[in-house]
Amino acid sequence: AVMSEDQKFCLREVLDTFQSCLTENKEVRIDQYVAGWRGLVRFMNSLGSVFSFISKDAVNKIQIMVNYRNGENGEHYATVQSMVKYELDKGLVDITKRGSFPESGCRTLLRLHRALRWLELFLERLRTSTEVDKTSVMCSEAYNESLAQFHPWIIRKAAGMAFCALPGRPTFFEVMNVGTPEQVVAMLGDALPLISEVYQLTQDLYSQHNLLDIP
Ligand code: 1Q0
Repeated sequence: AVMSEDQKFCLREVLDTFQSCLTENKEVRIDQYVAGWRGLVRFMNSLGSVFSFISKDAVNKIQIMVNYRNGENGEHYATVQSMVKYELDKGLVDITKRGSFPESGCRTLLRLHRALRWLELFLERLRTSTEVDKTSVMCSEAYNESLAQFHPWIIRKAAGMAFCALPGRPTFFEVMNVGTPEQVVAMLGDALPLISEVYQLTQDLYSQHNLLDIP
């Protein structure tokens, strides 16, 4: 599909959205977090329909979070911190086994949070890669170190097949629409520490409340 210039994907803008998640007191804003994922999904869709089973799930989870935010208790979903407090205080999370709350905010965000670790590992590999490195290999290594442990065999298999359809590094860098490879590398170097921080703050919060294994 042909996109007009102003709609064109730019990875820098997407990563800026993740950076703008952080509040002054180190809370993670859900609106920006979700907007960051939306941008990534847009990027993934531009890579081809092989990825649509992945983007479908991501879109579904994004929508769950947006619905909470737009719902009558929306103000409690302003940050990950306020959401965790609210849902735990009200008993709205199935922490150890599936029950009445299969789509709690805490559970849904945990899935995206795990995927954020994949993103961090993948972008770090891209940043330090050279012309000879393959995006499919970088992508599957990052996946195996992160998300794969939470996915059943059949999903791992499907993900592996999708990774093989990734375009090569030059095309990938072009689609990012950031500039020369040097500029991409510099941009990733700026963005990654903040993505890591968003990840780590969420990880610590979930760990403190024993929420890392929500089924
Ligand atoms: C570009 C290649 C994208 C590769 C994305 C890696 C993730 C693979 C995940 C595949 C599994 C998706 C199918 C569904 C899985 C669900 O079962 C699972 C668990 O949820 P639940 O409710 O069943 O317990 N869901 C998840 O684990 C969430 C997965 C979300 C994946 C979100 C990916 C979003 C897109 C990312 C594109 C990023 C490309 C960025 C590259 C930037 C550099 C230019």
